[in-house]
Amino acid sequence: MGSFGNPDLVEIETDILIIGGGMAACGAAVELMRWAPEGMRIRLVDKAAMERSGAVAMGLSAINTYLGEQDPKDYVRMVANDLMGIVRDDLIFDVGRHVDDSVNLFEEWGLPIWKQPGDEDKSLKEGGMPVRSGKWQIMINGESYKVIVAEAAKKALGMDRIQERIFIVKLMLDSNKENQIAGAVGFSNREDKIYVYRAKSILLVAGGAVNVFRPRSVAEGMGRTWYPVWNAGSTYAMAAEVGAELTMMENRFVPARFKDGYGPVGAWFLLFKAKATNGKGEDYLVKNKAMLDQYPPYGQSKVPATCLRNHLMMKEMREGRGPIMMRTDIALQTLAKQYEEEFGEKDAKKKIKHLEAEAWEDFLDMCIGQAGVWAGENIEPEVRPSELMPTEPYFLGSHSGCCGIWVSGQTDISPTEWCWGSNPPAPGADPGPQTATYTRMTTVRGLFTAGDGVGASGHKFSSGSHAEGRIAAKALIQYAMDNKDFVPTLPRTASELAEEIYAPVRNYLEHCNYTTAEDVNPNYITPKMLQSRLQKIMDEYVAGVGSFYTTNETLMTMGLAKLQELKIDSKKMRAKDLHELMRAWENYHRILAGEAHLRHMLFRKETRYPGFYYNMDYDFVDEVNWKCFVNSRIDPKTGEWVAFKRAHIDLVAK
Ligand code: SFD
Ligand code: AMP
Repeated sequence: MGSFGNPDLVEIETDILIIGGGMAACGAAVELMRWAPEGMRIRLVDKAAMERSGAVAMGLSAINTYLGEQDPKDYVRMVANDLMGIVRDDLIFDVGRHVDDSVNLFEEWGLPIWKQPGDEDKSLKEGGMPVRSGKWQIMINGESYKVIVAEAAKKALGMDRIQERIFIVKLMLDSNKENQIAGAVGFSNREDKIYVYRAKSILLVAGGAVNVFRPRSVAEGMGRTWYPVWNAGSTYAMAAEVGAELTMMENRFVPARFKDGYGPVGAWFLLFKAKATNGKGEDYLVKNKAMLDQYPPYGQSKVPATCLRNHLMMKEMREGRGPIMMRTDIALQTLAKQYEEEFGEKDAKKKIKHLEAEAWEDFLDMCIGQAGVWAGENIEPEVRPSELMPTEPYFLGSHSGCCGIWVSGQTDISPTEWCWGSNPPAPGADPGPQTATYTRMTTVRGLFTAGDGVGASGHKFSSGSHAEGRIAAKALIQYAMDNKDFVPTLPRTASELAEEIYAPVRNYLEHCNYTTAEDVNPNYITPKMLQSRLQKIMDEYVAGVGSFYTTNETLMTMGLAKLQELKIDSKKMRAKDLHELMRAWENYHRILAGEAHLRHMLFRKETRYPGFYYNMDYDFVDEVNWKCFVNSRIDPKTGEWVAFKRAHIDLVAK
């Protein structure tokens, strides 16, 4: 039996290793088991418990991607417009043509999906019409969304293929074969055990990155953010460390959210048709519309990009015309009036009550903290409006952002330069001839990703991430069958790996008696302190909330130097228990994700996403020179990080 500081070493061999238990992983799990040949070894590891892990942990109140009768090409157009033109049309189209099948499965597994009157008993598959909040979004009773999706994944895989509460720290390349994935190493956050996986292929789906930037919340409230605090940039950091090419890491998502509780706004804008106004009661989207003329063509679309909507809002805040208010009061009163006119006063009463319940349920289903703020501040949304606030930045590839990893496309829809398999492209180069191609494979052979991991392809949301996990799973099976004979060889022994992973524990055990206050010690730094230092650097130098999302090259260059020092000091993090050990490694992942973001921002000499961040040295969109992907790669041998351009191709006429 291992003990703290002296863990047991467990070595496991598998053909396919799934890292993460979120939407993409659950999608992959069900699809893998449909196609896997007899005897193929599959294993899934999640740092948490799958029923409540990842971004959907609290549940959701809408599925934001369901196409229904709509054309996947229009979906591509919408995503491209929202992400200021630079996206992989092929990957988005691919999600668009498959996503509804995942939504149908959710319903089959028991997820209640709102239906139009008269269609309540008809499933989507049977032609039941959903209640759409927006053009692409449908409403659900989604408090148990993740539980339902995880249950199906668990049932498909079987618990003997699943390990929960294992945090993966790093991936490893093969010691004999260049640029070939060979395994991963992690530790249990419940038992004194280190796990070393030898894997022929890996699906890395560990979500996005939260808490890289200083959040607006303070003190105990810091556990509260919009995206989940436990998504710590593991996907981006671990892929980058083994040399996978990243793409669009300069992109970030700064959502406008209900202040302090981080309640999402989609249902309010789209379903309840609420408007947001400045402190003087003016509709800033109308008032500041002319500002969008500077950003054609994206500013001229019927629905301006999310960053541009922020841009118009931020002007009001910067110039002292805050606070921004979501007019829940006007929206609900207007709907109540409509009901009275339509149904008469008596029948309308019941419908209005139902409407008010839906307003609360929107938050109770996916963001309980916001309902807590309303209750705590005595806010009745039908009477009093609520403040909105642009939040701290997040990194994600599945919601309204598109940072992530550069992956192979599908041969039937992608240009040849975006398709590879046995022969991944060198940085900035085309892949050349291939014997087989595998979609969603990164530029490291055998390493796949999906959901938040795939870059340049946002607006997948929960359903699209699940569907993309399934798409990747089919390619993984093909890859595993084509590479049956490969025997992965790890570059280091299990005990060497254990020493590295438990270094924060050693730091603690060796030095904890040096002082009487165990948090104050010249020989180590607590993970919490290190996180504060990272967040301060990112906030002040890399356009966080403190600098109202502005930065410049001088600031970023200084920030980069500070991050290098922080990386050195991160070796001094301590872990006084297994929970802190996880916090320590999460922070390490956050630093790398933050560094990737900063390096990409420095490389891109324009402000592609006004409203998400402003590089004040280049406060404009430059379609001539920068309508391209910015990609980067760490050389795993030297640690050198290079950024470069890749050409953008419009596959769907916009
Ligand atoms: O309201 C390791 N999302 C919404 N999607 C919708 O469809 N509708 C909505 O209503 C959405 N909204 C929303 C959303 C998310 C959140 C937090 C809120 C509101 C409050 C977005 C989706 O949830 C999101 O797109 C998908 O979940 C992304 O899927 P995926 O699989 O890429 O990530 P994940 O589900 O977070 O899972 C990550 C998994 O990795 C594990 N993990 N495991 C081992 N080792 C490590 N080092 C690990 N690091 C992480 C995690 O435990 C998890 O299992 S709204 O705002 O628009
Ligand atoms: P959110 O709650 O902000 O995460 O948004 C949920 C969904 O609604 C996403 O698909 C958004 O792109 C969309 N959305 C949110 N606000 C608006 C808006 N004002 N106009 C159009 N679409 C929006």
